[in-house]
Formats: sequence, C-alpha cells, structure tokens
Amino acid sequence: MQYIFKGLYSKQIYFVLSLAFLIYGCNSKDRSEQTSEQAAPKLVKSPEFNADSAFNFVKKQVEFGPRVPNSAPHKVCGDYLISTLKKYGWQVIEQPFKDTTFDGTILNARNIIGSFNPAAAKRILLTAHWDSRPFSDQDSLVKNKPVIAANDGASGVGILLEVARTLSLQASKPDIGVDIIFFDAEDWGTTEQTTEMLHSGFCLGSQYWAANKHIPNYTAYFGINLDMVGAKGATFLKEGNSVQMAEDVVREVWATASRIGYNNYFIDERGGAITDDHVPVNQIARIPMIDIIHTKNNLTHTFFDQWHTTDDTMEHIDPKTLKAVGQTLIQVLYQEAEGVAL
Ligand code: AHN
Ligand code: ZN
Repeated sequence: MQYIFKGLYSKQIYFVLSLAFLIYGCNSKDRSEQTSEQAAPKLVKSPEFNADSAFNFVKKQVEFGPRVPNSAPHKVCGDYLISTLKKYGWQVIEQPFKDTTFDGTILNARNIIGSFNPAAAKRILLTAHWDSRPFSDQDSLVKNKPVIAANDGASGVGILLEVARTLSLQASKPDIGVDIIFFDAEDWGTTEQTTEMLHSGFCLGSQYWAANKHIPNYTAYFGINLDMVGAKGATFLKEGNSVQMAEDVVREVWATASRIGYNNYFIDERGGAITDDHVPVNQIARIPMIDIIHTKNNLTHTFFDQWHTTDDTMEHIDPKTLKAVGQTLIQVLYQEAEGVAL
C-alpha cells in the first residue's frame, strides 16, 4: 500500500517537474533570443590601463624640454621613445627623413614605428605626433618661444607608451597585431591657414610615412590618431574628417568608450573637420583612420585653452583624461582580437 502510494506520488512529482522544465525551457529560450537581438554583446575582458604610469610617460617627455625638430631635446627624446618601445619587447623601425618647412627650415626628422605581434595579419595602427611646435603663436605675450607641448604632443605619446607597456605585461598576448607610429614634424605649420601648401605645413611626418610606408605593402584594419588627449575635462567630439572617411571606426570607438563609462569625454556629437595626421593616412595610404582630438563646441576657441601657448604644461594634464582614452584603446584592441566589435 505504502509502495503503491509512493509510486503514484513519484509519478506526480515527475509530471510536475517535467511541466516546470518545459515552461522554464521555453522561457529561457525566449530570453536568449531577446539577448542576441536587443542587448549589446557581452563586454570583452581587457587589462587595466594605468593612468599614473601614462602620466609619468607624458612628464618624462616634457622634462627633456620642447621637442622641436633639429634641437638636442628632440634627438634625446626620440632615442628615449625607441629604447622604451624596445624595452617592452616591441620591434622598432626608425624612419629618418628630411623636409623643408613653410618658412624654409630644413628639418632632420624621424618617424618612430613600433610593432607588437609583427607576424599577425590583422593589425591596428595607433599614432600620435611627438614633436613640439617651435613657436607659441596663440600666446598673448610670448609668441617666439617653443610650445612645451604637454598636451599638444606628449599626451598622445604617453598614452601609447602605456598601451605598449600594458600589452607587454600580459601573460597571454591578445591575438592581434598592433603598430604604434610616433609621427615627427606634425606641428611646424603656418599660423595663417591661407597658404596653398598641402595641409599648411602641418603633418609632414605622416605625409612622408603615408607615401613611404615602413613596409611597402603595409596596411591595417583601421587606425586611430591621438592629439591633445590629456587636458582636464577634455571633450572629444566626433571629428569631421574621421566621420567622413572612417565612420564605422568612429562609431565603434565612441560606443566602446560609452560602454565602459567614458561618455563624459567621448561626446556623441559631431565636431569640426581638423587637418591632422589621420588625413594623409586616409588619403595617401588608404587606411581608414580616425582622430581622437580635444575640440569644443564653441567657434571662438576650437581646441583646449592653452593650445599653441607657453602654458601647454603638465599643470593642465589630468590622469583621468589619459585613463578614459587609454582604457578605451585597450578595450577596442581586445574586442578586435576577439572579433567582437561593438
Ligand atoms: C589645424 O590647426 C588646421 N590643425 C591642427 C593640427 C594640429 C596642430 N594638431 C596639433 N597641433
Ligand atoms: Zn599643435
């Protein structure tokens, strides 16, 4: 009697349980379909970007003095960039070149190229200019002194050195090739933008590299240039040339920044079109490339307040801004390595 009852009882339990599984199964299927259709993909895990270390890389460059082409600090800083990349296990190629500026100065310049995973087929190109402007023409008082260029130069380079260090620290390397180019002679351009000269004398290093790539058939999946990426409270509007030439890359970078909490820096708004090192890379080397550059939605003051003045110093550099940009780059690299772009 007891046995029969037990049998009957367990059959009822089986019935209830299978009904529950059936309902649960249907529900969970619905839920997974909803996830793949509506929500963003799972966030790829990426290593921490160390903003204090990046800040020290910016400071180190500034301490050499203004890195004006043909000067001693320029030579010493270039050597430092090369030895630092090598120290982190990156393969380095130096690309020396001569060029003549709008004011007739003959420059002995060099682009510095570092490669991570040099054999990988899928590659991301990251760039920043490492030279300092020879005059502070936007300064209200002292216009003939070089720019110290903490933000307009050293900030982008500092972030990329920290990216290089971060990748070198990883026990298991991300499955992607990364090339860093430090472009020289970006900032020896004219004050007036009226000249016929290509890019008004700006971007000499990137023009040279785009026409003479360090590896003749070199290409990259896409590129990102950094310029003026260290000021406190920086705003990165979607730069006009980037949107026009590489809209998908803009979308991915801004979406990634927003996803990891940096939409107060990466503003979902279109900015003006800037002539910068990404333009020759797009137009001559035919690599889709964007510019992350601090601009304001204000016609009187396009760039950060100390732009091309003697006040572009470490005082205005904020590790929080370096973190927002650096962590976004690391996240983009790891997403691309996993093949899950946002
Ligand atoms: C123009 O002013 C047209 N382009 C800015 C390029 C630049 C100067 N980037 C840094 N310094
Ligand atoms: Zn500049």
